[in-house]
Amino acid sequence: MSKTVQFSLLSFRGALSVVSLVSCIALASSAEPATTALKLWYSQPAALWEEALPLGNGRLGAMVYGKPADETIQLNENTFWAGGPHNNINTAALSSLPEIRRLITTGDYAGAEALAAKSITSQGANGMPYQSAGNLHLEFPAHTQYQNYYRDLDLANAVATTRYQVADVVYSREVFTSLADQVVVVKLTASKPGKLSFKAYLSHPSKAVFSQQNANTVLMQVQANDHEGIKGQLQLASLLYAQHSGGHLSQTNQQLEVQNADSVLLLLSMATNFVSYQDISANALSRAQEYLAKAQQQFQHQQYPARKLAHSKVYKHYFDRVTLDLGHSEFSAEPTDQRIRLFAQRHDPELASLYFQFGRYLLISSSQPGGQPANLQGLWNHRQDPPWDSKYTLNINAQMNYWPAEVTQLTELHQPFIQMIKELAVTGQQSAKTMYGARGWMAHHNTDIWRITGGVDYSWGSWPTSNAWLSQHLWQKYLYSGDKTYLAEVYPVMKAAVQFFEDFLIESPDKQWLIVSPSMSPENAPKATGTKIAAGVTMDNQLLFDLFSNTLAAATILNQDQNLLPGWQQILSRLPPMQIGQHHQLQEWLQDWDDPQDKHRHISHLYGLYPGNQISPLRSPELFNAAKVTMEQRGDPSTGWSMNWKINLWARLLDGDRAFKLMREQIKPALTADGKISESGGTYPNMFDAHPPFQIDGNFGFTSGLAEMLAQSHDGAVHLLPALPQEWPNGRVTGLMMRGGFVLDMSWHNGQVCRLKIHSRLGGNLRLRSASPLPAVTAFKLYQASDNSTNSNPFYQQAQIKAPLKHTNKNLPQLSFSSSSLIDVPTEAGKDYLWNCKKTEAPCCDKAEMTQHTQ
Ligand code: FUC
Repeated sequence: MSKTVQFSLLSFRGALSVVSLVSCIALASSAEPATTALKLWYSQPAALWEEALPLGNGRLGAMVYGKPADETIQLNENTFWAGGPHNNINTAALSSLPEIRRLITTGDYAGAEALAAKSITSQGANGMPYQSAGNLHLEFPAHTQYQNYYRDLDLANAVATTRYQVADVVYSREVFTSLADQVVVVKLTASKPGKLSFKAYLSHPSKAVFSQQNANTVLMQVQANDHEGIKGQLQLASLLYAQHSGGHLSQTNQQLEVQNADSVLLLLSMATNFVSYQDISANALSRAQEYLAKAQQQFQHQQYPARKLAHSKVYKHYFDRVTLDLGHSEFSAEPTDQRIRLFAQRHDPELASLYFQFGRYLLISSSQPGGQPANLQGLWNHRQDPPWDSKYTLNINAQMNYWPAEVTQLTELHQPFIQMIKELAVTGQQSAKTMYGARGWMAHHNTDIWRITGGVDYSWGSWPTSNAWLSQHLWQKYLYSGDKTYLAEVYPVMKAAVQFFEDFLIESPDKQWLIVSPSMSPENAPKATGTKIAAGVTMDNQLLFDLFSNTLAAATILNQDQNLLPGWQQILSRLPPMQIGQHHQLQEWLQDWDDPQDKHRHISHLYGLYPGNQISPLRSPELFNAAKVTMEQRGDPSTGWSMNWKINLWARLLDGDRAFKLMREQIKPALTADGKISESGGTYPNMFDAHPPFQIDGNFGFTSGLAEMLAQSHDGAVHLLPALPQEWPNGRVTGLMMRGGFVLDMSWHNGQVCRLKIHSRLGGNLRLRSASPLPAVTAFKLYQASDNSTNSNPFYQQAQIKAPLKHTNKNLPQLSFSSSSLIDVPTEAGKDYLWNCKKTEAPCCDKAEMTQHTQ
């Protein structure tokens, strides 16, 4: 058993040198508190994968356990998946379609679902699993007894550090997945010369072939698995290179052995033969060799600290765009796992801001331009057979990964997802045509690196509306950037999704609405039928409303396809309205089937509230109330991603305290008291979200949810502090991105905005809504506005939804905005607009001084 001595964090200031470390330990109690705001830190090594610390450069992932004697760094390369290019179309769909529809219309849902399961969902492959790339091991047999243990993940620089002491030597390991050099970098040092002796080697859970590449480099080659009849066609090549200073390096049985070195640098290069979903013609080994040669050159040319800085510089280019301060407490200085354990019971606002920034860190680390989008586990997976194959679930999870992308200024990192949508618009033509005889493109509820578009997983898989949800991302990205060149590039994808529904929609038998059939309200089955299969479900109607409205708007902006617009308008006018059911709830299905006791994790019909914007306290107050009733009925505790969706939803319902309650549900330990994986949603010690098991969507949903609590821009104005919980009376955020290209820096004191700076990238009218009056300004003109007047800013135009149908007479209380102020500020592109605090408001002005300027 290792002897670990926990000692105060106070002794660990950021760049403490290992030499001064030991002397600092003695001084710990008198040292000033360290800045822990952007660090996850622990006083013991990881025992479970869910305790290891994630690093990533979009392509390469590493999970650092920080174990002194037998260090494990679990690895990923994000193009290493099972199988090979294919699609999983069920050709029986087309001929069964009329019968499935007939069975639904006649109320034989069980019959319809059974037929759909045979003829729509794949009878072969259900998507390929994402694979682990194995492990890097560092064996230090002499380090079983250690003290003064510390490890951290520094979100400010994207570097993980492990430190401990054996006898009178302090050992330190820094690990990062270089964004600049495309290799995993491990730097090992000791506080005394000649004290580093260890073995380094690679391993993989599948069959791997090892060989010696040269005196200081070993090679591991792995063939990806076959899966469900699809042959594994990807190869992984991994090269581990060691450069030592002092001592001796040898190689036995493809293990690198270092003796008595002063310091050692390890570079690990990994690559596969994957080029695109339809091209696997690259050479994995020569790619890995190229990456390594380039990195070696860089490290020869510059010292290690300069290369570390080069990595952090690329990272910070994204990360530093947003800062958040929700206040501090005495708990900020405690180890992260302890803070997670106790978050729900005490006031630790800095853990909420750390969680927010961790989501941004994870997106930077798992989704880089030109690469694969973040999958169900982002980039990090240690299994050959991960839960849900660690694929892309398109009925909420994959979309949720990108909710924080625009609002927290990580817009370039949205690109891999946008690229995936473009690729699905190609492979999805096959499913549209072959399965449904329709033009355009469509996908069902799942895809993988091969961009499959067939249905998977029995009855879960026959939902055909993911193209509409994905197209929403294409449009929303435009609303933030105003980039018409980009819009022109994605417009054909939106148009082709519209085309699919032009051919696929059918008339509902009674009201002659145009509906999607067969479909389902993702993964939920009403008691009335006991089946998931249904037609005309609320979420589909909302998704189609957005798809058609947004595509119409895009065509108008781009001046394209004017002859098609009347037809699209006609379809829009025939979509079913939203309905308020007998329990005063927003109806989930076309029929009033909702059960007020239903606690299902999916709340698909609230798409219209978030991420959509059809349900508004201003424009549709009855639906807003019905959505609130539905949220109360569904309750709070659920799977990780569901709770984090609810944070966003309560923020849109303008209830900050309830959104914060969900944060308390989320930041609860997902390990049992004896350290086992528990059955409830929450947070693992490494801050990964627990579905359970680990799913990254919840992390991203938390980040977007917190942003929605501080500012919103979907409902005709930039709304300041729409859902601020009492927990955070004072704070500051910089760099939040609002639609129409407004960058927002804001400080608040006692719950009131006391300083505001808006940078206008695109110009145009800035309409601001604030519950409290803003500080006076003289430097520019502003005008009182009213909710009856339209915001002239084109990025704030809203399509008019239909009045809801009501099946209840209950009148619910209406929300009033009468106390909030609404102002219009004409802005010019490139200019800043500042509402400054008064000198007398010291706390606000103090915070404001620290505000960083956003570019
Ligand atoms: C959807 C969800 C599950 C899970 C899976 C990956 O099917 O309903 O809860 O998140 O995706």
